[in-house]
Amino acid sequence: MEKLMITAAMVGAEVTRRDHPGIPITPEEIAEAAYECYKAGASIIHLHVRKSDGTPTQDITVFKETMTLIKEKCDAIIQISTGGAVGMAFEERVGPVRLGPEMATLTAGSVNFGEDVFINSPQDIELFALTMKEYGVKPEIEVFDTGMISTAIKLAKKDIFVSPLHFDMVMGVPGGIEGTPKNLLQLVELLPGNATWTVAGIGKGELPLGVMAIILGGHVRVGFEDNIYYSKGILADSNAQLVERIARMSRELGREVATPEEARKILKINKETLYDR
Ligand code: KMH
Ligand code: ZN
Repeated sequence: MEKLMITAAMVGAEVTRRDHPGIPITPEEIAEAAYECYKAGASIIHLHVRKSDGTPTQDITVFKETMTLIKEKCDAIIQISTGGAVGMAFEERVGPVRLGPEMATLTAGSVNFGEDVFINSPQDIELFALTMKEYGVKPEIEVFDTGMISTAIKLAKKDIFVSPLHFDMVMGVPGGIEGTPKNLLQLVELLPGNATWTVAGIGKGELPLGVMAIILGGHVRVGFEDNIYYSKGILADSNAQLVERIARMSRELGREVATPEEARKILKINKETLYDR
C-alpha cells in the first residue's frame, strides 16, 4: 500500500475561539500551526484564513502572507480552500487560486450545511475547475454526497478535470452524507480506478473514518476545521496532536506516513511543470 498522506485542516471558516481557544487565526499563528502539523506528519495543509477579528476571508493578500510564512518553515503542499464560508460569492472564493498554490479544494455540488446552504452551481463548478486548470492547480474534489462523484466524473470526461482525480469524502456535515463505515465504502466504490482519495470525518467520525481510510488505502484529513475534540468532551490540545495520533495509528497498522515530496508523487503533482510559485 502507498504511504499515508495526512492533511491538516487547522482553521476552517466556522470554528471560533469560543469553540476552541487554540484555533489559529493570524497568518503567524496559522503558519506556526502548519509547521507543527508538518512535523507531526502532515504533508498537505488545507488552508483557510481569517481577518484579524476572526471572521473568515478569501482575501488574497492574507492568503499570500500566510502561504509565504508557511513556505518559510516547511515544504508541505499548500491546498487553499475555495469553499471559503457559506454565502461567499464565486469571484471572492476563486481569488486565491490565482496565487498558484499547488492544490485547491473544489466542491462538486450544493449541499445543506446545518441551517445554511453551501451553493456550488454546475456553472461555478466548471469555472472553478477551468481556473485551476489554467493556473496549474491540482483540485481536491470535495464530496459531501454521492452525486458529487458523478458530477466530477462527467467533468473529467469533458476534459475539464485532469485525471487522475483526487477526492475528499467530507462525511458527517448535517445535511450531507452521514459519516458511517458503510457510506464510506459506498463512496469509495463509486470512484474511478485510478483516483486517490482522503476522508474528512466531521466531529466524532473523524477518528473511526480515518482509521478505515488507513486500512482501505485511502488518506486522512484531520484538524479543528472538522473536529476540535481529542475524545468525547475533551478538547484536543492542538491541531498537531490530532495529526500525530493519526500518524501513530497508521504506523501501528503497518502503513508509513508520506513526506510532502512523497505526497506530490502520489498525487502526480509535478512542481516543475507548474507556474512559478
Ligand atoms: N466552509 C465550508 C462552507 C472547502 O474548504 O473547500 C466549505 C469548506 C470546503 O470548508
Ligand atoms: Zn475547508
